[in-house]
Amino acid sequence: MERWQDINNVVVVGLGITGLSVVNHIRKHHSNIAIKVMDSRDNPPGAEQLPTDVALHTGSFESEWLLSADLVVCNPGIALATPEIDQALQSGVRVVGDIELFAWANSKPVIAITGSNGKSTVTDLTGEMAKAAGLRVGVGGNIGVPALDLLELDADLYVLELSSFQLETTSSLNTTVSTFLNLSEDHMDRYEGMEDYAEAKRRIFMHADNALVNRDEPDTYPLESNATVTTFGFDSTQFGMQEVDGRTWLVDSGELIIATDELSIVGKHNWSNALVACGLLKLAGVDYQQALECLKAYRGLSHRCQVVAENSGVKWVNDSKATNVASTLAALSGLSLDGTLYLLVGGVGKGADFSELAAPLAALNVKLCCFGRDGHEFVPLHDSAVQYASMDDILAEITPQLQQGDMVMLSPACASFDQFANFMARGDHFTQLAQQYSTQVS
Ligand code: UMA
Ligand code: ADP
Repeated sequence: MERWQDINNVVVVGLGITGLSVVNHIRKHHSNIAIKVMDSRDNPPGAEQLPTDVALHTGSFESEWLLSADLVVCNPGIALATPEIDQALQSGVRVVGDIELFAWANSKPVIAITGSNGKSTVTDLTGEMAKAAGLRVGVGGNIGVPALDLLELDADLYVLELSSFQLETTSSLNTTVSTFLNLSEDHMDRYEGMEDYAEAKRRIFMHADNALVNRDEPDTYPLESNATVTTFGFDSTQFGMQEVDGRTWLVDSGELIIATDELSIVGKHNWSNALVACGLLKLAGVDYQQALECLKAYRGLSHRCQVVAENSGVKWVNDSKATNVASTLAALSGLSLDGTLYLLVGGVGKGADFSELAAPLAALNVKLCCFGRDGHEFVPLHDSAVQYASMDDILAEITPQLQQGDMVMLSPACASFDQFANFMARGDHFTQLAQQYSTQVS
């Protein structure tokens, strides 16, 4: 409450689901505060749901509102370097994000998850396992449910996926355990470089009791923090993996947790995600042993290495969420198949360098099927590469060639906006084609 004492006038920048959650939270808990909302879009999503007494400015950012605000709450999609926001900051106006407001209001334990890839999977799995262990859990953040909306649940535990954008404007979040899963190139349109991007992510440790970090990636360790550091990785120390009688087990300081062949999720990166979920729960004081059946049954989120059709020994895998090189590399590294991999790549490349894919492709029996705006950039990576106009053309052409043991995988290493509304629409289209063409394989 004290934090709000001298705040009479709040300006919310950017609507969307975050802006709406901020307005609703302030209205409910601090009803005497005047709220104004601005959005640079002409028709921002959520405008129709705003209370009628909240002033709304659209089409640009209104500097005068910002300069006279007691507090500005900025949507994570808007960079702090935006000239109007920067001007407000330079003038001493306090600028925070929705996660900071969550931190001000929350007194329950929090597990916080960031990283370049795997955030949503780890967040969802950790939440599911905590529920299976008997807790009332709120799961949200960047995964698509604004954190402030979760407070209404009055949960025993909150599991939050946090993007670097959200962390930039967060400075008071107390967490029982925070993890930084991995770091690879992404969002370089918003950061000056990798160090700048990593620094934003490391803010997750500012007030963490425990830090769970990736042994293979020093960038994921906290630099200045009082957190107790525990590590995870592919060797057998701390949270790790160990071979026992020809099977790979997840282990917790030498104790066997579960054999990876008992998991339903596929790929080595998902073994690591499962390990992290166990580690986060343990460090938060939740007995993951009670949730092992849930872990075994967990099939992952849609659009992430998801088997969407199977017939006559051929599998179709939707990994549409692979929107950067590291996620496609992860999908390839976890693969073991008897036949040919038909890999669908392409879309909007975001200026990325795809050359890192050449070595793993060379080690696989692969037919590289390129499509979309920047599909041609993949053609030099493998001799088998063929450029197609669309996913539809690819499936029509390859289906007659498919044989037992083959896999058709969409893991495009690119954004989808050239041909689809978002990665979900792209994955749904692939799924629909997979289900249609899989019936033609015999
Ligand atoms: N925008 C403007 N002007 C504005 C406001 C927004 O141009 O005044 C544009 C920005 O380019 C911005 C975009 O609109 O990037 C998205 O804004 P939005 O209204 O869709 O935002 P929300 O609906 O509030 O969604 C946000 C997160 N979006 C971003 O960080 C871009 C969602 O993460 C998150 O799920 C949601 O809050 C709840 O916490 C999405 C995302 O893409 C999934 N995140 C990035 C990622 O995962 O890579 C970080
Ligand atoms: P995020 O929320 O960080 O985008 P997701 O769980 O949605 O992460 O997965 C995004 C993409 O990254 C998918 O293609 C998925 O297969 C891949 N992926 C998932 N976990 C990992 C991991 N631990 N390391 C690398 N890639 C991963």
